[in-house]
Amino acid sequence: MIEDLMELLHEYREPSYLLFRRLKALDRQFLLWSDLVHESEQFCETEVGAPLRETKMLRIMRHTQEAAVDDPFFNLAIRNRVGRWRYVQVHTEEMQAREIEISDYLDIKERLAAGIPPGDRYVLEVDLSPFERGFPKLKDARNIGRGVEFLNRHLSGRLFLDGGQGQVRLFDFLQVHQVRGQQLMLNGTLRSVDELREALNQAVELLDTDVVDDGLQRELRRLGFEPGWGRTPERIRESMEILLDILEAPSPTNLERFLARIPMIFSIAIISPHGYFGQSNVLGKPDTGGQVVYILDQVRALEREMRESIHEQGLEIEPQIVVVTRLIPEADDTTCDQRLEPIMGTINARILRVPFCQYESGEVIPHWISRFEVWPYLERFANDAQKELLAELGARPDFIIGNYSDGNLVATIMAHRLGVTQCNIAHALEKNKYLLSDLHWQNHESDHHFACQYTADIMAMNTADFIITSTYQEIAGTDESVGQYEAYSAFSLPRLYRVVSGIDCFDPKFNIVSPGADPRVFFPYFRTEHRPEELRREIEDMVFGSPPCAFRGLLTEQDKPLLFVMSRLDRIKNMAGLLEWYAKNQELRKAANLLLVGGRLRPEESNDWDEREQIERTHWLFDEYKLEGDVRWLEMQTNKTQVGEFYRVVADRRGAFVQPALFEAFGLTVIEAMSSGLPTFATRYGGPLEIIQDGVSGFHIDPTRGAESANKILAFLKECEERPEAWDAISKAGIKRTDERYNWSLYASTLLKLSRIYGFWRYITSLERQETRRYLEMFYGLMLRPLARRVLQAKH
Ligand code: UDP
Ligand code: LCN
Repeated sequence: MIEDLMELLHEYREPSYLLFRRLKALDRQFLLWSDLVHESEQFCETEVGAPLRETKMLRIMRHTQEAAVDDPFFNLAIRNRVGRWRYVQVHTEEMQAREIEISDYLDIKERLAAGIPPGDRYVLEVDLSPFERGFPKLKDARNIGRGVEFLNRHLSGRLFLDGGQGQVRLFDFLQVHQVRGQQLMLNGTLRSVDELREALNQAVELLDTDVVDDGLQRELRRLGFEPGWGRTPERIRESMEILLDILEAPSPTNLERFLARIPMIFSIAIISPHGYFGQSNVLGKPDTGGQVVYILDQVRALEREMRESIHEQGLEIEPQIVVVTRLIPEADDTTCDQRLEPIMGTINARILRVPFCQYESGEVIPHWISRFEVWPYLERFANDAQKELLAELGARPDFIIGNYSDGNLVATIMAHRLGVTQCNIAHALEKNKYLLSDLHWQNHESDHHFACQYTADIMAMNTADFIITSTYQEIAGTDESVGQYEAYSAFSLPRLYRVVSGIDCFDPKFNIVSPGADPRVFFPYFRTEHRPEELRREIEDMVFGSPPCAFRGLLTEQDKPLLFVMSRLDRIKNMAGLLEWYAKNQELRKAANLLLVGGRLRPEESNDWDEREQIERTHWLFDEYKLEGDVRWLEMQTNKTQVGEFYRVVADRRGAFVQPALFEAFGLTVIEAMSSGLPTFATRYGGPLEIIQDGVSGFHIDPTRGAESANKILAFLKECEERPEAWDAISKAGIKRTDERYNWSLYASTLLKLSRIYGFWRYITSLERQETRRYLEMFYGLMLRPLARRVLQAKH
């Protein structure tokens, strides 16, 4: 593509010159993809631009994610394909171009954004690529997010090539299995792979029986086998035969089947420090939304799955899951001030809360702290929480899952110390949400502290044994947009450091494992047998009558369909944005009422500045556009059963759900609405782009084009008025889509499979990446720790 550009500049010198002149006239230091595409398309429509119309110029612009304008130079970041970047500098007077290195490109950006003079000053460049030399990487972008398949194929081939060493390591691996003092799989009787093979053959013959009785157990033990191979003789035999096959000729499929049967995971620690982590009265509070819902559903699904697999392995061991979060003494009306809380719907899982303390004095922090300000407390939290966790479990966990930037950092610290497999879940990486927030990090120091967050992210991404994401685009974006993880491949925090190779989306550590929506709460509106009349009336009363919670607006024409939006009340969720589109579109106001659910109604009740701003803006819009009779605004709803019924009541009235976020990492409300049979319009920036097939199982809207989005919703409502089947078709397709793709039992079995496979490879090979960890420890000590301290200083 760069070569094409060079040729074009030469052959179409005049129109190319005029195109760059037009772009320069925008008078901006940084042009984004949308500016470049829009301007070039417009330019090609003009007479002077026409010669470029049939050339590759438009294609090149569509692949250019960003331009740094440094007159007379235009520096372009061209994303040839997903995850593949090149950088080029165009001299817009001489019309020549040359390729530049990523370091040069970032250097130019730093100079432009932060006024750093060029020269030979020393800049810390973070480059993780040298550690990955020789490490297998995916090649085809279509396979991104299917890391485990690739890794298995690649490593199982290599494992048995090195003169039998792989077999020896597999043998060792089977011998180290112990749980709570009980030896599993193999005992010390067997001393070599040959002896193992021989013993397996003898055992298989013994297993031609129906029950595992004491006699059989004694015989198996004498041959060297401990419990863990299976509950029934048939299953034990199958497991042994698979192992014999592997020892004979390993295949990725057999290895995967075998690992799926090995008892490895009995206890899991799930780390999620920020927000209010509880089971009631918390949803919709600041920093408290989908992540909490996700983890609680995840725990229930994992416990079920662990119990089933432990049973099949023939063991009587109670699985343990502990969610480690922050204890908040001033817990508002929640249980976040309690140290331990059993998780409903599980037998043994619990929430363990540990307070944030001042590092040196140990003084407990009493109040809620924004997720952007937790950094100074995390190191101590990791130490304290580790002690409490070990005491709680009586041993180290077998597997640690981190959540969001803060939880992933704590997971990094703990997993490293305990030598345990680490999995990261981002939920939302903030970098894509705030434009150029890396370059302008200093402007965010008073509120967001992105320098800490991005540094922690880079560390945790690189220490994790594997990362799971809810969608493909979370890793690698789309043809047009950069993935959330991809955005960490190269970036700059001027005056701190620049990352030239941070994370590679072709790394096989990435796996897509999508969450679901709790089917007990989010089910189709037509399942009337599961919908108590009383609950339905309660919700109708909240929408149309005088609810027992804070509200504004009283709908005057109650038989119109409802448009429903529900989220935390923060700027990125853009609920006020939707209110404004609605307010300005008279036809839409005539066609439907609007139901907003989220946040509080009184700014003084909120301790979150972002939420306060949104509350004020929402009230202002109500006043300015006289929305009282058309809109009902209810404060956040913390009762999950009621929340489920909201979607269905809106569906009863053949309305629609709208998710207008400026960016949504995944969007649980989207799958909740779709599972309820409620047609859904959701942002095209982020997860919903992948969840919904536009026009089939819902619709995409562009939050940067409010009027257009409002018209799209209006057009649908009008069509449904004329052709009610149109509503039914979208409703049905939404249910089908979520049933097939987003469900918790599939999630749990996949996640546990991954934990075993990555745990195995971590043991067998040097996947542990000792060198990377050592490098990152230094980065932590020299960069993140001082940055975290600065968060506190900024407050005082
Ligand atoms: N939610 C709720 N009450 C509210 C607002 C949100 O119960 O007032 C729930 C909603 O049902 C969903 C979650 O909070 O389960 C929000 O998750 P999502 O992924 O949509 O967004 P997040 O808040 O995580 O950014
Ligand atoms: C955080 C978000 O912002 C949402 O988009 C996700 O759905 C949620 O976490 C659960 O992963």
